[in-house]
Amino acid sequence: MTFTVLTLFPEMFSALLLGGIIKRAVESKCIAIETVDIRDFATNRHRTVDDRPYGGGCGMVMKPEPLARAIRHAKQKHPEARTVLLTPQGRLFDQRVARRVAQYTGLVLICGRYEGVDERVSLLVDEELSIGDYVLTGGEIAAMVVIDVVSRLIPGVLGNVRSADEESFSSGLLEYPQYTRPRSFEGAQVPDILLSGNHLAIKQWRRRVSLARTLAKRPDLLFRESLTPEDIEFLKKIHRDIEAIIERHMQAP
Ligand code: 4GN
Repeated sequence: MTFTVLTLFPEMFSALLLGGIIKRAVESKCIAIETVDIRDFATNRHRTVDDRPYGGGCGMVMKPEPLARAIRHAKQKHPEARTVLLTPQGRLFDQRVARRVAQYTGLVLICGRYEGVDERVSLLVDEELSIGDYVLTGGEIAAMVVIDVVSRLIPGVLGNVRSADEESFSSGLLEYPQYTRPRSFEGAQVPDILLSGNHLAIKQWRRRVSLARTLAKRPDLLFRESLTPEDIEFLKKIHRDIEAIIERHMQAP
């Protein structure tokens, strides 16, 4: 996978090479991260990339022409790549979108700055993505989020330590809790079951904790997911337990 980032601040992306899994993925050629400085595609003496908004208002708008030339330059080098604009108006970038996007051989990530990007740029992109409902000062951090999330889905990027699809959100549920030594930490114990050596019981316990956690913290996720008959039985048990508690409180307040 090749990520080509169109930005006014290419130096920001060197942060990805400072350490960790993304640095290793670049070194082992599982992924490549290229940057294109949008300012290199400005044509006037001052290399202007912004201008005042039509209709008035404060702040500046990113001019369409340098961005359009930068996009065409990137598409020429990577004709098979999908072009993506990072914007709060985009479709939510979640783990499901990440899995789809990870199938492309190239992604051109377009990072806006100032108070906005000329609307006509959206006509030149394949897709608009948003990493969440908040506004950043530029698209760069959003692009880094996309690079990080997509990269760990590329074969070879994660070691065999832990496969990307045995974890949270691939199952569609929240992660079960993890523990390591010591067995007792500031009075808090590691659950006995994890020391039992009974792998089947551990697997069932983890699934149940994932289900209970998801129900408590992110019930919205349970609407999307495929649950087994055993999952459903466990959730029904929780439901019955809660109803018994409520019943008890109604009788003796
Ligand atoms: C993307 C870009 C948030 C996101 C951004 C997001 C830069 N903020 N939620 N800011 O993914 C004005 C010009 C806002 C570009 C844009």
